[in-house]
Amino acid sequence: SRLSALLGPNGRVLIVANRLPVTAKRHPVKKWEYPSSSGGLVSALQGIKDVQMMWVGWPGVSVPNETDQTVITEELFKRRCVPVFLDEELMDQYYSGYCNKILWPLFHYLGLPQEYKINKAKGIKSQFEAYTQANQMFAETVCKIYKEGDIIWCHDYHLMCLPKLLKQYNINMKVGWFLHTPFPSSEMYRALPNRAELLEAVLKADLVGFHAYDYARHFVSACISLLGLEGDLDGIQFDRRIVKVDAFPIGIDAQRFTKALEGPKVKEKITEFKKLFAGRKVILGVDRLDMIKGFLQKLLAFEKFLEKNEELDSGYKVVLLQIAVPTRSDVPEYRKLASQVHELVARVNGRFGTLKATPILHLDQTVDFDSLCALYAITDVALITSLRDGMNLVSYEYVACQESNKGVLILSEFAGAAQSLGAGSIIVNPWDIAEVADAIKRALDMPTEDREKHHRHNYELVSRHTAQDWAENYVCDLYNATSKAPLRAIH
Ligand code: ADQ
Repeated sequence: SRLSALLGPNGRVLIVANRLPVTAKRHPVKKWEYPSSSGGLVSALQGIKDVQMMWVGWPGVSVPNETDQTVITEELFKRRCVPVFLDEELMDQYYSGYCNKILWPLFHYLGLPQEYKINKAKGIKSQFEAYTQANQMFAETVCKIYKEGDIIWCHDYHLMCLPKLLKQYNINMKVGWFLHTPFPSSEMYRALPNRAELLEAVLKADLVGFHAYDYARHFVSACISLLGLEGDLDGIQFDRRIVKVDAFPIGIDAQRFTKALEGPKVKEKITEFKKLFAGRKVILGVDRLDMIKGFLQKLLAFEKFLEKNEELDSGYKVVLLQIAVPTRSDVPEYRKLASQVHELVARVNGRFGTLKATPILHLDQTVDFDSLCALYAITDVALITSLRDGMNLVSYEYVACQESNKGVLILSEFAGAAQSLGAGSIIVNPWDIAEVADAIKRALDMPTEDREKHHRHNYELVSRHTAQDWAENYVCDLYNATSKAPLRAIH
């Protein structure tokens, strides 16, 4: 590949992310087992082939015992992973605290929490201090395994201080940072108390990447207005260098899905699910249970659709199948969202259900890969109502599995994916409940010819623009970005 040619036989890509692609999990007999972790980042980076990779990240559990730490480190090393052991207290402050209560909502336009929890336990003064401390631990782990010629790719809002910390250690390291969420408008971002420190730390990277040009543009504006720097989308002048900022929209490994659909296990599931939903149209939702995914808006829109089409109901026989993957349940806001969602599901089912069936089938669980593929393949509509979403890979995966069915994708204009799949989808504003309700009707009524046209557009994009391309483009650009570019004027 292009990448292996550039890096040569000894060059490695070190991927640094909050979570490792495998999780260390306690086991009653074996003591520890190592299942793979799920999520968009892991599936995308699995697409990088022919290049030596190492992962650095949290193993998914706190391990106080040093003997256990040694065992886990050895086992993970065989899987090309290096763990960063963060204790429970630090995880609580850094991950559940600063990352998930402050940066995540702010980057998705939900604003900052009304109350900051200033916890002084165990010498940790603030969640931000825990954040920098955790970043420091990631940096130390990277430095321990770093070899000259390695390329370091830092991921996401958890690790904004990392570029700075790594460059302090060795200015010649090639360091890139990529954000998987949106970067909000600078008017939103400026509310963050540590706004300048985080921007300056990120700007130490050789390449700063986002899913969409809008996010890159917002980042550049924040650097101009909050740090007084000069720059544009060609680069930002900082610290006597030009820092490259660019958009690298992620993709999926579409073949992984199309191949799975041909296998006997998925075929069996398809038959099973088709029987289960016989005579009903199925609208599918697959999301982590997160406020950014617009669960309440989706349910209200579906309720409105049922209300408007009550007389048609016996004709339509529609079911909304929502797979809601539990996530971050240690954060109180997420538990609150779960109960609001349950209440709304119960209301709609109570109102529109019959003895034979209820209109919403809501599951608080993940489904295995085979079932997921089968559900993507047999459903008539996918309904994605994210209030903000960096990209949204579920929409890509749905399209990849719809070659025979040609189902319709209803997609929020606030998902990064709307920029690539817009022309082949029904684009909605998820806040406009009536608009989404109408979109559901339009999707269910769409003539075959239009469905085929829409699907063709989306399928070509999804199958051509792969995760492998995304990773290769990013790492090649990072390789070519020089950290010591001469100072030049930017007009
Ligand atoms: P997420 O917010 O997690 O990702 P998304 O991009 O849709 O959102 O990725 C979710 C992944 O988890 C998909 O690969 C999906 O298949 C998997 N998944 C979801 N539900 C599942 C279930 N029930 N069972 C099994 N697997 C399930 C973040 C950002 C996104 C961005 C990605 C990648 O919020 O905007 O697109 O990172 O950059």
